[in-house]
Amino acid sequence: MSDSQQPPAVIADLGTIVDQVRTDPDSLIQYGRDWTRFYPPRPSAIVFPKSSRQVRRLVHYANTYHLPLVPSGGRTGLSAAAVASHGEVVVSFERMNRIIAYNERDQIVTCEPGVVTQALQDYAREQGLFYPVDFASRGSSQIGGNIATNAGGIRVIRYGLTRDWIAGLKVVTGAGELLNLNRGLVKNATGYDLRHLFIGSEGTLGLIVEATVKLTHPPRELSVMVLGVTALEGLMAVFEACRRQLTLTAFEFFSELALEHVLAKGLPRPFETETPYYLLVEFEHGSAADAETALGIFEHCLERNWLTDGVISQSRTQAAELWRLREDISESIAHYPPYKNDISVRISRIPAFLREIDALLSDAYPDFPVVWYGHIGDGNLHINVLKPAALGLDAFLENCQRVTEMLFQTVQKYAGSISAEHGVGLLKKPYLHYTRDAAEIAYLRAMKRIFDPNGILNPGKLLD
Ligand code: S2G
Ligand code: ZN
Repeated sequence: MSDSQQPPAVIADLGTIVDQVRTDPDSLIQYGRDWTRFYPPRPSAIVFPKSSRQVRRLVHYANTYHLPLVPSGGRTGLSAAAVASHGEVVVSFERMNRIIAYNERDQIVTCEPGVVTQALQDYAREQGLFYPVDFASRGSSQIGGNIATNAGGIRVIRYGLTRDWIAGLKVVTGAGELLNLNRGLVKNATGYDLRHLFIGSEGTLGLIVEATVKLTHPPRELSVMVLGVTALEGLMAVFEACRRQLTLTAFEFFSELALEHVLAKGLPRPFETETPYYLLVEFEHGSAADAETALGIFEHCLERNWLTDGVISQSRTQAAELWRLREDISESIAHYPPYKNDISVRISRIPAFLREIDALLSDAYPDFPVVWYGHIGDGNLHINVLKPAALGLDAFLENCQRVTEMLFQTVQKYAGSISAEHGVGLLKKPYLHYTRDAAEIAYLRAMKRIFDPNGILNPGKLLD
């Protein structure tokens, strides 16, 4: 891929196509990367289209001049899918941030891609409804980026992934065609559902210019328990006990080391006992009977020594404080920087898989702190290896990449995913074959050629 910065004539042309073009150094750095810190941001320019018409004109221009485009939402990604380090033009959807329409009868809202996730959640609440896909980066991620990465987050166990909430999608393909997909229909049996090709495609097939999103009724009151778990085996035993009797909306876990990093920011311990692992269990609390049931489960698990201690929220404020123990982990370790593995296996395989990778990582990383947390109720683990201060970044990355091959061999053995929710981008591209077989990858490449014939959309990401 060319490393060349685009010539001034191209930058001038861009100014005639979109409302705003930025080339100042601060903007190039800010918009040229996501939350990963392993690739230097080196875009040629940042463009801010205001309409799908401007996006189409931009894509036609890019095809004519073979101009690589990198779509950019809230830039909260963790696989470098929004990094521009080879002179590409970053397409920020920041200025396409309107709620366009709402239909109460259909319970759907149509919006532009630059709407911040939390703004969509707030808009749903104002209509007495609920947009359930949720994660710690809600205040800066954008719905367009959530769709492009099929974002998951903390409530997948109850509400599924972003993909499950998209009733319609308008995209500008890499060939400059505007596709209007599914148009908000609940049922539409007219052949391939192209909507689902673009969801999770990381901006490599088309640019999302409008989304029609389903809303639902809000859950009943939610209670949160944080439980101290004595050993890895206990995690899924408690999951079974909870899932049988509670309406779960979240089932998360984190290690003592993860908790220590969050406590260092001044939060109080959930209870006195220190345990190797913790579970955060959120469930609908419709009546006093539900609290009784939760207490019964707690005692049942105590008797079997799966747990040693626990706390249940008595208020929404306390529930929010307990959630911070889980949601603040990522930010509390971001400065190291961490080398992230975001992997998943079927939940039935979690106990054996955990035992195997716990042994593998303890042996492979004797001197590196490894922070474990994630959405274990979905079979999704976030394993973050922290860079020792004395070790250079290149040596650290080299070490982690060596171990990652062994880790992903185990993921492959358990028919798991090398990227559960953070996407492939640049970071996981070398490892795609551990989860997708050769025939599948050949079809993915064929589809890329159909929708982006000149390879101008997010080149180098996900696939070569
Ligand atoms: C989480 C957020 C990003 C990270 O906390 O569930 O998906 O740090 C993550 O892994
Ligand atoms: Zn996550």
